[in-house]
Amino acid sequence: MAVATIESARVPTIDIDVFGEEFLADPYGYHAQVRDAGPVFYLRKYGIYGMARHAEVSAALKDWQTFISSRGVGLSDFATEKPWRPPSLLLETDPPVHDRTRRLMNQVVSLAALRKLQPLWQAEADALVDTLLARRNVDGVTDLAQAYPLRIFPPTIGLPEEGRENLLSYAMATFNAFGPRNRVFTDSEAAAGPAAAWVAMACKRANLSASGWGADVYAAADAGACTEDEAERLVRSFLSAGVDTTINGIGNMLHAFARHPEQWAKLRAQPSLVKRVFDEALRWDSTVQTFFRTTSRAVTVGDVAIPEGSKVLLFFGAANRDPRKWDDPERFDIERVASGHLGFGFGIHQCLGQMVARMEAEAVLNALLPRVRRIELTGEPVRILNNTLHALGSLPIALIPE
Ligand code: 8QM
Repeated sequence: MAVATIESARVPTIDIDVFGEEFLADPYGYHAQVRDAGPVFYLRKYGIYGMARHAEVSAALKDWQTFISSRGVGLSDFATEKPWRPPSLLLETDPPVHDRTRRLMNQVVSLAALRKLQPLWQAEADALVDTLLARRNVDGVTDLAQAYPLRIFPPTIGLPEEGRENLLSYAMATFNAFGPRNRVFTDSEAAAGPAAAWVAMACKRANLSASGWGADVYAAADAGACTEDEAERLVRSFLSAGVDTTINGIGNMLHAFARHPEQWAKLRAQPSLVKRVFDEALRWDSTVQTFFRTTSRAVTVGDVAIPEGSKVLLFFGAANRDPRKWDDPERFDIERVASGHLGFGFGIHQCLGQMVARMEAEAVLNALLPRVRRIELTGEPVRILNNTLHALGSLPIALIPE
């Protein structure tokens, strides 16, 4: 029996399962429906609110006092449910804790640190693309989008060599855990098996190499910026957030070029556009499709009263194609100025690693550009369904040489 209160009578209600397999496989096929429902809507299946327009999603991300993160950025409310792992000291916190840990991590992942790594990362991308070109037919996901970050990121942190494949299954399970306990969640949990234990082990000071971003976090602890336990959990953030995100960002970007050969030709003619490409690729196909916030007070958005303690699902991927914000939003266009896209989020939690991700994507593009005339799709891409990520498991392509 549904009792319509004055508030709920005004809320457009949606019955679509936004974590159902059809939706996860092709979110873009549903986005117009959720955006057009209204500035705020109610998702009946989960008893939560949602926003999918650029204006409301960015306003909610900016208002961190009302739309808080410390009750979790997934469906699970940490005020009433025990988190599946100790909460992240960055993602799942509010100020003041957040600002202290964020400042510490910003100092580790500094522009100076990145500048130092750039030549090595470029050389690694060049070497990898050279071996792929010799084969011509490759898998854009496993051979490039996965292989490249796995080559450069674990050594940057200082992770043990043995067991690095655990990073992939850990990240898959982590990103699924932001959604409901559906089949993709429980399947990836089972597949992750010992991955969580490996990650916990790899984050310990004794298991990290003497130099690297992991050691830098422990050095900050030694300097009094955080406790030893906090350092361990901050290193875990690198492992959680730094692998599957960049992998799928690069994978989705390669997919975009394979589907839009004229954009690849345009980039080859105007290589100065390289700096814009990754952001437009993230706008067009956002790796992180959604995150939640929880309301710390009753708040009215549009004419909808959202009660305190409500979970609100923010659709970054839908906001990034909102025609209220973007001209011709469905078009992948590397000349577009995509700034303002929400692929890295917005506000105080905006992606800490965004410069890392951009540098990885640019290294891959710089390696491909002079060597590859065309990126040709040679088979059907295979999707991996995930409650948070828009992810590919396979992208059969031919790299047609210069
Ligand atoms: C998503 O553990 C963490 O701190 C963490 C995990 C996942 C992310 C961010 C942080 C946004 C990429």
